[in-house]
Amino acid sequence: MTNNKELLCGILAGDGDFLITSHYAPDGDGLSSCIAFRLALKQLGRRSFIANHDPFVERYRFLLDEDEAFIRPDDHKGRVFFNVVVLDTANIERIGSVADMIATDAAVLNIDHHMTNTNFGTVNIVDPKASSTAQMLIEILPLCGVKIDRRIADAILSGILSDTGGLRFANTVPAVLEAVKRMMDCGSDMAGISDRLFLRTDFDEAVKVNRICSEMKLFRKEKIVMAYNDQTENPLTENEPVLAVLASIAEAMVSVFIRKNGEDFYKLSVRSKGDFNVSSFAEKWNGGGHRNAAGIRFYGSYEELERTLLSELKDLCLKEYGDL
Ligand SMILES: [Mn+2]
Repeated sequence: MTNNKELLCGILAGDGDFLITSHYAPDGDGLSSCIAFRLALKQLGRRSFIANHDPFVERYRFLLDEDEAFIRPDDHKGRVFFNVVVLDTANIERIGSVADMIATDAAVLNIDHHMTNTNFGTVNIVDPKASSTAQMLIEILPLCGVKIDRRIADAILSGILSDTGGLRFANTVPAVLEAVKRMMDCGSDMAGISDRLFLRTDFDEAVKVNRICSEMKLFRKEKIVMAYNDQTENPLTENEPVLAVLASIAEAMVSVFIRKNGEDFYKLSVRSKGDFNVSSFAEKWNGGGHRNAAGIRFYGSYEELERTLLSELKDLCLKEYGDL
């Protein structure tokens, strides 16, 4: 990490405003890391904007210092940045239309913890052992003279809690608990943030989550549990509450949440417990993620989706978990 210090500080010393971004359909780690980085740049007297291909996730609004700091490419056509920070993003294609806001000769700082990161940046700091990109910032930001104050600590802690499922996933190793302690020492309110991230859902959203989960299907032999939602008719704001219910089903080792997002367009979130690598499976379908959590976009009819991708997943699971 220290080898990167000069390169890193060089990028942060560049002229002009910074663009900070993460992958489309941003998750808690992506958004929280962007906010932590923006607050750090602000402390260094630098102006920055956070851009994303998709809308902001309201649950994380409390971390953002100014609503105007979050921008969408469609509202800023023709504007380009020469200093860019890409966080929690395995490959540059995953930033979607934010690519239009990056100058061809921009300096790009790539900070990520995905094992499949393609080192697309001018400077690349990739640590697959980190629980989250947010956790990496605890070491990276002070290299450039940033003091982790309470607001930055809140954002970092939110990213860690988000990617570890509230310190319950297998990536919650002792170093993560040490990182959490450090953020609490910086003034972060662990219980308050956990409450905001995991224990609050709007009434209408809760009703939708319960309806979707009441129709979930269990494939016992394959140990797969599946849920479906038509986002075009009945949009759900967040996927995590449904994914949490699916992941809690004791009979299943793999869970799949399928969303219809347009005509012949489906998004899938796939989660697993244990060694089953959903990231390798997702990569075959041009998706990606981590061993136990991955995403896929499928273009085609639902019948095709069932006949190809889902049937392949069922075959794989039957091999893995089927009774001998
Ligand atoms: Mn992450």
